[in-house]
Amino acid sequence: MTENVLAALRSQRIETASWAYANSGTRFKVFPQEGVPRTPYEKISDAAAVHRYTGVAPSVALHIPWDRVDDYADLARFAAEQGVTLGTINANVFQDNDYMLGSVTNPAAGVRRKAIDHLLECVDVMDKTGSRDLKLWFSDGTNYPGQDNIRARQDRLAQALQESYDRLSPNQRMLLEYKLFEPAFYTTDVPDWGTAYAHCVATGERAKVVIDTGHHAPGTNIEFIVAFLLRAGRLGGFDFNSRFYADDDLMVGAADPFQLFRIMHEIVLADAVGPASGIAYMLDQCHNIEPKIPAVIRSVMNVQEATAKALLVDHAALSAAQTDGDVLGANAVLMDAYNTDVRPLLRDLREQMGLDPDPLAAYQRSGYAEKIRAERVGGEAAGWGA
Ligand code: AFD
Ligand code: MN
Repeated sequence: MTENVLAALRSQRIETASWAYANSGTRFKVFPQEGVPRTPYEKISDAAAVHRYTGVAPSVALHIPWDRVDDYADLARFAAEQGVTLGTINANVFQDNDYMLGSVTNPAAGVRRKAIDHLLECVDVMDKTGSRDLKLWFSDGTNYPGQDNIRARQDRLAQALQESYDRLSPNQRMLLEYKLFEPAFYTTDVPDWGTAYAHCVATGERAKVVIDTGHHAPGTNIEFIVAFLLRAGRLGGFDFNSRFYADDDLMVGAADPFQLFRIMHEIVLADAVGPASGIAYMLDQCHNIEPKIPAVIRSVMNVQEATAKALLVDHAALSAAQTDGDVLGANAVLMDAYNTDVRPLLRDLREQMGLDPDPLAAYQRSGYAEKIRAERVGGEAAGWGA
């Protein structure tokens, strides 16, 4: 059992987000931090530090235009030298002034064309970085009843998805992300998993849904969505983070580790922990008040702990109890795994991988934080571009 668990944990790949290393905040204030990257290259250096100490974060997601460079092949070469690869390409059609009334669903055809052209530019970037996934999140929506035609916006969305999907190569995928609300407050054009799923099915077989764990109404049973999309073959990936109230983008596992365990239990049941599953396990977080690189390391460790606990579930005993209608027995099987302290197991895993058993302490001792604070003086710290 232990060997299988360790093998599955060794196979895990968690992609970190370039923007997690940059300055971020809320609409009220961005508290800048010292040593923050100023360029995509410096973001990649920080992502490489996370991988160096965790061993399971070998790729970094980019966000265009925040991470736009003149030579993506050079950026990819730099990443490789740092020990990481360029991952998912995230489109950004939520910050240009033209997008006030929406991007791909805007009532003005010229704005829609501009937005779709950006999606196509992102695919051009994918061709240069060798990325598999185009990640689409649309802030599009309306703030007032009557503002726009709800069905017409769905038609516009479908057209934009189809045009950008048709631009993809056979080895590339479209990942469509949903979010209940914000920045739109009355309707959001991709508000829930059902809308995303329906558009993915209509668009093509390589269109899949991204579950951002902070994008649901409070109390939503996210593991049900995971199970449904797994069964339908439409789970493209996760944007892991955690929330107490809204899209808080806090460290994954920090608010509700039990929910993260239940999500990973569905993943383990489907034997989908490793990269062969095709599921992209990304962190989509913003570290507004905590040091960024340690927060990302902690987040990776939280995903590992939830996964390790899920891997300890005795599936034979669970299935037998379920078949017998033994409610308490089945629940106890799951809780036994969840209540297991897996930190010794993860320390063993890291030692087997030639890593320090405590990635956070190793990072703190490395002097990397002091180095980047000393070096990254001047220039313009990277941020949200908001
Ligand atoms: C914002 C959105 C969404 C998206 C991310 C990167 O809420 O989660 O995935 O930006 O574009 O957090
Ligand atoms: Mn997200």
